[in-house]
Amino acid sequence: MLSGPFLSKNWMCATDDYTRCDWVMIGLPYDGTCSNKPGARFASQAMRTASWGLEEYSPIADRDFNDVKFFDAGDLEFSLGNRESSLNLIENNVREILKDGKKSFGIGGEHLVTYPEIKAYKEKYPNLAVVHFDAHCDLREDYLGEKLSHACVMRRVVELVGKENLYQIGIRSGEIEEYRWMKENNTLISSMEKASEIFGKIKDQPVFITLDVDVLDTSVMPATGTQEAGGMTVNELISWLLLLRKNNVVGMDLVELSPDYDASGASTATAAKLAREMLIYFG
Ligand SMILES: [Mn+2]
Repeated sequence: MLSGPFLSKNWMCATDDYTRCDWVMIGLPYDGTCSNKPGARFASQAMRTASWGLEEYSPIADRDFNDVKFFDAGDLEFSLGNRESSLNLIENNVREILKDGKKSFGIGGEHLVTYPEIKAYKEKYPNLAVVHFDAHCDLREDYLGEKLSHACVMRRVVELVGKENLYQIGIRSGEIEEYRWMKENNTLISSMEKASEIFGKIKDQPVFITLDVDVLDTSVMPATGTQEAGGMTVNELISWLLLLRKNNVVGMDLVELSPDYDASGASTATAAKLAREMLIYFG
């Protein structure tokens, strides 16, 4: 018998008991509609490896990661050329997680993975609110003729949850029509004061947080599919996330890390830390 010790194949601090976990982390390595720099399919495995370099204690939350009951389900295996079957696989697996009375934390992959997640969530939580962190509006009606594209994902999500239930943070890039749509429908939250007020009002509503890592500045997060300068620092993003700590967060995802563009490993380490913090704040 080999006596090791061996490094874990799973996320640091993940429980190996699915039946007793509250959250299921599920890798969604799909990047089929990526229009700029492909490679987000490699993010979940890269973050899993990077997690071994993290500490277990979060000084910000004064909470240990071992106190969060989460299970690392590994990565779904997609027929990558087939968008419909890939999206169906995500929807069906998230539906199973919800049926088991658990919450899902999807690790993308490109942002389109959020659409099938929300489809499953909407069935269980008819009054779901979605909080969207991103550099981009993702509100196009279609992109190059495709309605199911990462560039349209929030427009599709709105068709499911209603525009009154979408809250967008950190947006700094989009077409004039998308900006007009945001203004008309009042979905963009531009100050933390406004955010605390709104999040206070939706305390009883179930919330899904979708975090596109390109909401961070390109200097902090260069390894992403569609880089957009002028974004947040990590500490600013954490301050925004903490505003949701008293809300009923029932699901999350973190998308668009593309680790092959990460020469130093700093982007992947940052994404892994953010995933740890999100589970510690909301788990
Ligand atoms: Mn984006």
